[in-house]
Amino acid sequence: MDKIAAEFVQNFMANVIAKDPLEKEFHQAVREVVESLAPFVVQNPVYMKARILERMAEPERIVMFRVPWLNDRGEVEINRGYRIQMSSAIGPYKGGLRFHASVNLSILKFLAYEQVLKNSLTTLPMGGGKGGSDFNPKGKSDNEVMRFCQSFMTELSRHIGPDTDVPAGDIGVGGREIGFMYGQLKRLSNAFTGTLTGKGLGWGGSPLRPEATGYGTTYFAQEMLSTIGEEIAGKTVVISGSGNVSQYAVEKVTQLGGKVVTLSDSNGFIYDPEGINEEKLEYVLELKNVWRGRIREYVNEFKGAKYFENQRPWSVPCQIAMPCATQNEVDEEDAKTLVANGCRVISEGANMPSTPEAIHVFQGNKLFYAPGKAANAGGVATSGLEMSQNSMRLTWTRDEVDARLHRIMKGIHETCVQYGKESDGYVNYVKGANIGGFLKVANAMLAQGLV
Ligand code: NDP
Ligand code: 2IT
Repeated sequence: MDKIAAEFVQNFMANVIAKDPLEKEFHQAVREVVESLAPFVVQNPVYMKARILERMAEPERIVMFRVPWLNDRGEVEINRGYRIQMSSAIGPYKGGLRFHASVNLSILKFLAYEQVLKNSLTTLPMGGGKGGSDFNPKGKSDNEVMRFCQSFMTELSRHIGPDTDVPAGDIGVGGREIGFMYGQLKRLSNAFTGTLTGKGLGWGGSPLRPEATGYGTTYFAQEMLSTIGEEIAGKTVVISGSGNVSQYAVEKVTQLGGKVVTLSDSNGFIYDPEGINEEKLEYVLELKNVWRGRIREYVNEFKGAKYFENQRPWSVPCQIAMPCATQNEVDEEDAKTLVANGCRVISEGANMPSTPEAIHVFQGNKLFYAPGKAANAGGVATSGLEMSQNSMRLTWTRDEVDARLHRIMKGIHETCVQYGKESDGYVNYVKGANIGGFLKVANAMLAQGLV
């Protein structure tokens, strides 16, 4: 980076940090983007003069609200609800809702900021947003989750709509929660619209939406490998998490002939050297989605597997790693271990799972490293396809949606190569995704005047 670009980054970050000094995840996400865009905006002063990057780091609107609800003992509980409406430059705000005890403004702002660029990369007309609550769904009954979702939606419903803001799932928000929220929204608005995505198949949902993020992350790994004439078949894959994204990453990797040997949750990971095949995945789906159990229970069912308490799976040798749990789950040491053990491809199903130091290790060793905003965009892309189907009042087949998803993931890969290829031929997917995602949003902002 030249001196002017470096100074630009320094001043930019000083301002962002001075405004909200405690929001470290937000700073991390912004810094990564601004570092890769600084040389580009310095060379293209039109973006600099209009202060596009500065405007993109300031949410168009933030809504914060009280969510009171009654637990099963009849006691009053109070959580905090949020919706960050980050950018509507290229379409209605779009992005998931996260229910997790750790949720705060910093985490939701980083997610909303990433979402703007991710949604742009899909080529579909979607702006960016994110929301959620510090509600912890673990150990809550279905009735408690329903009462919480109804209270949450009672307020959120004032701020969303099919042409305004279309939420979906994220950590702690899956089919059950979307169902409860959609029921309440419909009751309040007296309209059956496409205002939430991730709906059930029989009531407005799209085929393949549950599978889309995990499938898409796998398709992206496949695209990276294809640039050197290799494929997933025969490779060992380490996956973290055991929720929605991880489950369908296991399914697609296995279908393509790869062997997934790990899954995890916040308590530890399981290692199954024989691979998590279709039958074992069936068990995981039931364990996590029906019984809402913990991943350690896997080893009671499959004796060849081992459980490692309080550890992450990155020490297990593999050629491909897919972090699919949460932010900053791969640190510098983990990255060095992965590289030392022969890992060559990282495809991120989660949002910002690698720390900046870990990314530095991956890129320094010339790994194929795909950041979440490119590699996990299949989820929101398929949400965009759900919106299209809702607007047309029809449903495409599973094969049609899969073909579109596959095409979109290939397109994102091409965009990353177009903007990320360096002089020695190495593809910097971070730079490619950031510039590729930025351009459409920035040009829309220029065209729309000072808003
Ligand atoms: P789920 O709630 O279905 O699963 C989350 C998984 O990650 C669980 O196994 C959970 O374990 C684990 N996890 C969550 N927080 C932590 C933590 N602090 N430390 C360790 N493990 C943790 O969520 P999703 O699968 O939907 O989301 C996973 C990631 O993918 C997130 O980063 C999300 O933002 C991203 N993503 C999701 C998309 C989607 O369509 N759902 C689309 C694009 C990205 P535990 O049960 O112990 O909490
Ligand atoms: O991070 C993400 O892209 C998501 N959680 C999915 C968002 C969506 O609107 O489908």
